[in-house]
Amino acid sequence: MRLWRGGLLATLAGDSGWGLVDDGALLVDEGRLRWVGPAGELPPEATGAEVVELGGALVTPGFVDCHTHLVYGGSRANEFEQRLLGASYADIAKAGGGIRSTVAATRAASEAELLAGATRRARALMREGVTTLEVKSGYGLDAATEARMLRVARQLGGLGIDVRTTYLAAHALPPEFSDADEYIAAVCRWLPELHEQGLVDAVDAFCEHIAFSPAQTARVFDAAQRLGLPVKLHAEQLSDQGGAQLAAGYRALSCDHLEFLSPAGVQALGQAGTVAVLLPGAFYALRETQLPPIAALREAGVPIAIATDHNPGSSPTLSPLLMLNMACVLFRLTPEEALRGLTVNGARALGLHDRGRLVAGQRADFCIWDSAHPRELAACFGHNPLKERVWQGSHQGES
Ligand code: DI6
Ligand code: FE
Repeated sequence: MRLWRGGLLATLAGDSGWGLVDDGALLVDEGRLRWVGPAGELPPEATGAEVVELGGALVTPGFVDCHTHLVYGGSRANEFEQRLLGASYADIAKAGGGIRSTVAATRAASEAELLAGATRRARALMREGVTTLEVKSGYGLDAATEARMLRVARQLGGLGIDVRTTYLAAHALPPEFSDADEYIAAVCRWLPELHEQGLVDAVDAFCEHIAFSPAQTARVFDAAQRLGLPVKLHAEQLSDQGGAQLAAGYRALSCDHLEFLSPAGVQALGQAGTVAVLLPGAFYALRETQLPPIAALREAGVPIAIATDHNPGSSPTLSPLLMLNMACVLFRLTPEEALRGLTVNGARALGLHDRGRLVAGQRADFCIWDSAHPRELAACFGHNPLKERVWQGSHQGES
């Protein structure tokens, strides 16, 4: 057993508030939090534990980055330049760039090359406190490359981070298909075997005018449901397609982006208990102006998560800390909502309830920061105060 003591704990224990414990202690046994509380009230079983002094440092739950496209080949910095000259994300996609250009580069990359790139990126996320990471496929768009992406994602688990994989073959229409319905049939056909190989934890789709319709999305969700797999959705990013209502009908774990979410969509998410995942990196990089309906989400009691949405096109960031800041500055989340979004609600967006708070029984995934208060994590940007990342109770000497 190991005892971390003498820190300011932001436990997020209740449904609101930071859950601060001053001069707090965490007792860890076999990768789990056995006890959390004031250092002056240690339980008898703490006697004899190996002690680590926190020296007044801040401790938060480890970050859960619940939406990334971390595995891919190539770069899309050229599109950044095109957008600066006036082209929109949708224009670039329609002209065959965007997702399709990453598909070409990903198909051309070997598994080792994909793993090398994804490993560098995962390490960058870990250096800012990520302990659980979701990774989507969706740049293969054929059975072999989708499988390769998902295998690479699984291998990232060896770095000392939990990885959840999401099948997103319904991301764009690949060049060898001209009929989107035929492609969706293939997407549904490939899924059982990938699932059989243990490569899929959830199923996602891009429901948008430049991607797939609600009816096509429903077919993908039906295929997921037949296998008992939970679903998520890229919904209402560029327009209101009613994707949130559709996803809520499938009890989706999350709907993501949501800038164009309608009042009916908000209600549907609230009733289904679906998490709203907000992605300020994509909003920022695409210079969007339509804000997700934060006040309505709050009012309907929809849990809000935030994530990096790391991808080479619309959100090439590897900084969860910057997402905390952007969630507050751009979306007007409170610093506490933003931190919940990157911890307990991020976990919920992956269907995980054993992490995201510092309470007894949860996994011992936490971050030790050179900060005086958790609000500093959101207030500062371009600066990483992480001192130590603890994953399953072990120090991770990431550098
Ligand atoms: N929305 C996104 O933000 C990512 N996928 C999606 O459907 C972006 C993917 C990309 O541009 O490569
Ligand atoms: Fe995305």
